[in-house]
Amino acid sequence: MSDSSRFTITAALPYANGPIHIGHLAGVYIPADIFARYKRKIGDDVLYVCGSDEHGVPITIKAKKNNINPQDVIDKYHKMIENSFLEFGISFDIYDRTSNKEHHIVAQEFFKKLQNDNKFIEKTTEEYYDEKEKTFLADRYIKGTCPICGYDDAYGDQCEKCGTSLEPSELKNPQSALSGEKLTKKETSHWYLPLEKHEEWLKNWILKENGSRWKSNVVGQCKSWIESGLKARAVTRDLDWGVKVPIDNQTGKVLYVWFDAPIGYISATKIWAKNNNVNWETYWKDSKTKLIHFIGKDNIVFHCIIFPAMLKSYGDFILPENVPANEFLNLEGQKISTSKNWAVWLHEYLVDFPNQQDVLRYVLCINAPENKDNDFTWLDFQARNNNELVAILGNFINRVFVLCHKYWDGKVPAKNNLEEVDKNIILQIESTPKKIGDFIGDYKFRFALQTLMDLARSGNKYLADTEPWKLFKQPDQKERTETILNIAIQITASLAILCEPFMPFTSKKLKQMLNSNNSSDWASASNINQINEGHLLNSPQLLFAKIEDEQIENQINKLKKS
Ligand code: B3M
Ligand code: ZN
Repeated sequence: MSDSSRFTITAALPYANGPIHIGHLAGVYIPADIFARYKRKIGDDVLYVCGSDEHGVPITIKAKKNNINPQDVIDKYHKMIENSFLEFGISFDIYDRTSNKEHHIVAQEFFKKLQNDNKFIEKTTEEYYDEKEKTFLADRYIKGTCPICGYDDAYGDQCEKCGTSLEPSELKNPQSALSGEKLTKKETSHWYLPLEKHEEWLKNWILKENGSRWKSNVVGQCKSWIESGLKARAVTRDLDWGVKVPIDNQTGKVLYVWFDAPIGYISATKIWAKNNNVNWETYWKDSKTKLIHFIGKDNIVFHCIIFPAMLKSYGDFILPENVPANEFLNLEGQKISTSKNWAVWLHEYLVDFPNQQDVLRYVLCINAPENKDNDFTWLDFQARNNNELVAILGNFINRVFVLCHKYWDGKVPAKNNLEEVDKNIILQIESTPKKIGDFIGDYKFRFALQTLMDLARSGNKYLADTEPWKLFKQPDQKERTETILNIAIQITASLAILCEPFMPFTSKKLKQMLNSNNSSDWASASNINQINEGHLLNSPQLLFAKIEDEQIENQINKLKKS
């Protein structure tokens, strides 16, 4: 395909300090997965990478809390997270981990080059020190009050309430998150990325070049960061867990987790490329490749300012084409919280709703926090399943299959003369793939999914308007009935292709039901002769089942107990 594009799609590397929940899926992995699946379907060259983020304070704090080694923490959760992604059909080309030896080498090489090229400044400063634990403290080891919004539980690197990225010195009333001790200060030296030197180009690149294309929440955060003046950021830490600083005689110093983690996208690419015998640089250095970072809003500055400044300092990397960050998903009106166990964990969901991955994928997409924080409620989950997936999509498909089996033993009937009502629905079949594709290309996943459901809704209306079950009983309406069901089958075949990015398990089942191995690229979804007359259909399977009140009450009670 001559006008196909190449995409390097990254999804934020989850910290391997706990399992993943619906907030992760809705914010990052489902939109990225829809995007990747769609781009593959239109023939683009797609690399979709992710992996576990296994360094940084989130890991060491978890280890300390449970009195185990960081290595045990990451081994346990890396496996769990990887498994959840697999079970939910997240179609990464590679899911790596930053404890991988290769990653350490790549991150160290990156640091070394920047250091050799004088892209860092080295500074000795006084940093917070915990006398009791005999350790320097940074990032999440320090807690205090956010200078911007007044939130009491802000971390030394970031306020999770307002999303502002912070330096420990900016926190009011800083305390040690380890010992609760009062903090002292001690001299230490570190390498800094002088962001102030990057301010000019970043400003042009983000606000002028990308300002109108990127999402307004993303541009807004960058703007306020840039306007408050970019400052040098330390890229090393006094810790023993992480990627060792690759300079002699530097004991007890590692790369800052936000320095090594985004490089994880690159090391994952290198491993994937090696396994697949392709050149990794095509995906990171060819100006025709589009780099897209899918993240949550708390990661915006790292992906729009700091990582681009690192890539630019290195030299020949491409910069992100877009960073479609989502807002947060709340749960029953409250912020999702791992420590308070206020979450819906993916591995637990699958126990309570076995084989119903697509229901969750559907609800999290149709209600995604695309432009503002959004709320997941179990009642909405039930309503979306029962009133939309069961009553609209499942019902339409089931009716079509049941009628075809009842009237023609599962053989697709002929398409005869077309009436106005047929021509109208055909127009919709023909235009829907492009509409959905355009929405996905614009990161408007909710609209894309609504457009898919509109086609199923129209399918239902088409049957209700034409009433083939009545026509079939009239001897002179045999041909008319055939035409209606032929068209209904073509709608079903389109739905099978078009639902794949959103609900891959349903798409697979539908294709089995259709018993068709026709090419299923995106464009063929607009073909109204996809399934030939006389083609034998398989029997229908249950696509979606009603969710009962009792199941929902159980989930709400489970949350209340937490
Ligand atoms: N590990 C995820 C988080 O902030 C963080 C992302 C890294 S992406 C390079 O929850
Ligand atoms: Zn704040």
